[in-house]
Amino acid sequence: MHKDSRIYIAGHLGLVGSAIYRSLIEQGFSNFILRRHDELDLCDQSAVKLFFEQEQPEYVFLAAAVVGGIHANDTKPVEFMQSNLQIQNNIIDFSWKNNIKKLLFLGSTCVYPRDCPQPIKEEYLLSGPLEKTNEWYAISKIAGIKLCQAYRKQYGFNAISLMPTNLYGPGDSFDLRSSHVLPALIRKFHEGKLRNTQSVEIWGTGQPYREFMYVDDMADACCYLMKNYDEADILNIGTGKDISIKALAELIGEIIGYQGDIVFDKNKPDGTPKKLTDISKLAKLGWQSKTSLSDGIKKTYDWYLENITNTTVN
Ligand code: GFB
Repeated sequence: MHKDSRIYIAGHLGLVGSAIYRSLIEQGFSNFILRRHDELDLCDQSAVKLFFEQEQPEYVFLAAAVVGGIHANDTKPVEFMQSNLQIQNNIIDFSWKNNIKKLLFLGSTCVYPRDCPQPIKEEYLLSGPLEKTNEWYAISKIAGIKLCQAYRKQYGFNAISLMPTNLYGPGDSFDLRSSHVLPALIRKFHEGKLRNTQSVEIWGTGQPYREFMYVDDMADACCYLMKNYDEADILNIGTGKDISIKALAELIGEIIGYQGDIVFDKNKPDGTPKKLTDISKLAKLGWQSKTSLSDGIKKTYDWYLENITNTTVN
């Protein structure tokens, strides 16, 4: 990838896409092709065909997807499955048809079996049943991985697939029904502090473990691997460290300065008990994450205060 290569970031306004865009600008890349959702509907096959024929990108970061937390996944299976299949089928197919040099596809660690051994190695893909709350999303992402591998096998198309762990950071969704846990807890503790509430409610038992990565680290990994990885095999992107949801809640409460209690709503689902990535393949390729969980939470909270609430709490 050269500094003047034509780069298309699909989903450049989303959590991951916007971080990839920031990272590429910082590294001196300048020749971007970007479309907002209202300018290009990625589910519309003929619109995507025309876009690729006209714009002729050289490198494609496929960061556009319908994403969300456990509740959104569990209650909107059609959107999570159908839209993601359409988006990735269109982009991968027209990238190949227009002879792009390389495509980077983003999956998720939810593609792995619910109860697979920990830490999760890439080879565990398709070795057992999926977690029920997000199997729709997981199956769409597995189809994306396989489509990339199929184009590589049949036509020699250079498509790589990365499996990021749970991501968070600036640009995240803080909507309490549809967001992931980390931004939801930032909002809940912030509002609890403002309103001086007695307690903050956490979904589930607090017992599941999750591994969290700051999105700018993920973006850095994407740029690094676009330049340094050309294999069919999927690759985990994680920190190698996980934390229980209870401990995460305590950490966020402490950073925000919330004085009340934490209560657990055990009627809400826990999801996968644990999903810690094995990052040895990534380490061998010479990349590791930089941002600690507490630094990442502080940066995300600062972004939330500046961009979502406009209220600083002293
Ligand atoms: O982040 P999250 O929604 O997604 O939830 P998953 C992680 C854990 O946090 C679950 C608990 O055990 C939730 O029950 N949790 C506690 C909360 N309080 C809250 C809260 O207020 N909001 C939310 N959202 N969770 C998603 C998948 O799984 O992870 C996606 O559904 C994707 O498909 C994504 O793979 C990375 O980690 O369970």
